[in-house]
Amino acid sequence: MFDTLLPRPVSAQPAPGSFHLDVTTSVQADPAAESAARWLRHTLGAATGLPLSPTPADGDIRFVVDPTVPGPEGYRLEITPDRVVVTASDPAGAFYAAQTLRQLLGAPAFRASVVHRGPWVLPCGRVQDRPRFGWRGCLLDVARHFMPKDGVLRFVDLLAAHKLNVLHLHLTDDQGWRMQIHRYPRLTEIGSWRAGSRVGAHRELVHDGRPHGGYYTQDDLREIVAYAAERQVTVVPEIDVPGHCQAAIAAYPELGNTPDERLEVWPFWGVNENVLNVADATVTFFCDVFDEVVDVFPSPVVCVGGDEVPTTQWERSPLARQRMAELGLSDPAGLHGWFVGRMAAHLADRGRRVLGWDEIGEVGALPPDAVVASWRGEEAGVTAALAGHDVVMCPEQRLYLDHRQSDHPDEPVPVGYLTTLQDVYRYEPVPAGLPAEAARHVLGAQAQIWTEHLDSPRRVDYAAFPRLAAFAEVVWSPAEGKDLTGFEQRLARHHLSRLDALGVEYRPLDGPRPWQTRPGVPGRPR
Ligand code: TNX
Repeated sequence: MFDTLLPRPVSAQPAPGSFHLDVTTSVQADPAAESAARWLRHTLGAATGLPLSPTPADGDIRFVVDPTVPGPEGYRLEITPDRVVVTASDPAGAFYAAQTLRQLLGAPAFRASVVHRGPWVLPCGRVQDRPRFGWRGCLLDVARHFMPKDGVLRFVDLLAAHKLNVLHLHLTDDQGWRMQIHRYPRLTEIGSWRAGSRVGAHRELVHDGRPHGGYYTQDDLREIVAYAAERQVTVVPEIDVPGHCQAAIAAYPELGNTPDERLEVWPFWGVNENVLNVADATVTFFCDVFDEVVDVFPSPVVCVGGDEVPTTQWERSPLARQRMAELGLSDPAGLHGWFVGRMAAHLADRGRRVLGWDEIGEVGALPPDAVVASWRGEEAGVTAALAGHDVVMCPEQRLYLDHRQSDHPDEPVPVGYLTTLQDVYRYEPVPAGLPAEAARHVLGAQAQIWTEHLDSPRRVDYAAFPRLAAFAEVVWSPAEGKDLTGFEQRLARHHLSRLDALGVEYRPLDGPRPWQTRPGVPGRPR
């Protein structure tokens, strides 16, 4: 029965017998594990209708924190006919044990209310578990298409159900600004919506003429952060600078390089030449923005973007040329590094580290404690790790879940590299041949869900699942014992029915359902 678990645990030994949950079953915890116990009572209480009372003190299901258990985030689970004991290295380990218990109870335990009357049975035995990597991330792009708050909370639950622990929220881009900033209200008044969107990956300008928008208030974001923290998920916010900023420039034209041309929030996809200017006032503006960001997001790491910054406007700008002279720069790309460096220094003063896309390693912008997101491949990650920087592996050839899942003729809006479920499962985050000293700098890996072509939570479900289940196993489970066939069997026999019970509209293994196709919307496969 332990061979249903996904991601696969470090080890599990079955024993004879089973533990039955009933109206008398209590769930009790050490103070350090109380949040995990509360989650279990709440979640299983809803699905089973059982009271799962927090007393007596030596409950039938008991959570204990013991730092001698291998961690971080580790747990030991011992199930006997009359007791379930979780011994966790820390609160996160206790939470992951609770997730494992829910999986062991079967798909009905994933429903939000009582449908099945039981019996609710846990198999006896022992599980020992801990993650392979500390950064088990997923980026959600809420800038290209907004995801309403309840969808984000649901997505956090789905990440936690797969033992993933970082939600990288891409909050701003050319096509929309999604975070309320008190000091600069026009960022959301003007920047949070656009007049329409490009349909598919047309090169021609085919427009749907349908306004799109939305934003989170700071209280919405604080709620997301707290909800995620209770589920051991850290929300890493991204404000992308100095490129991918047209929505901000539309709201505050003084941030841009084209004072005579009024820009709109961009209704198209792709790389955009409208980047920030390099005035002191623009640096100050974004320092103010990041002050509000750190106020809302306690994450030790804050993403400043730094990807895809065309220098065409700077080449023509007297202000940029003056700044280059002042800084002794011969290449305008140095301004990209300078801008990111200014943000990094500002965040460092506030006790935060920056995360940036791998371009920041090439433009002279890298403070020693910066974390590099290696996206254009693995090479930038290798270079950064060899130089002693921490890195998160996000290669677009392997971990971009907006990219097409198959060459099936009905695959909706097929863009990017072919990235099958099996390709994701086979991904190895530590590049071959990386010396051990550098491999220690690979914090983990991250799957990316960019949403140019995912215009609703239903489309995000389709792109994310089941590939995110394969990704969970890449970052959680030990490298030894990796077994594609075993994974596919667990997925098909046990895990998809959990996703069904949760209401996840994943891509069926044999291709999209008719209503998941997008006839006539062109992609652009690479
Ligand atoms: C590249 S990844 C981008 C994103 C796009 C994505 C589409 C990165 C740092 N930049 O802006 O959404 O490709 O797959």
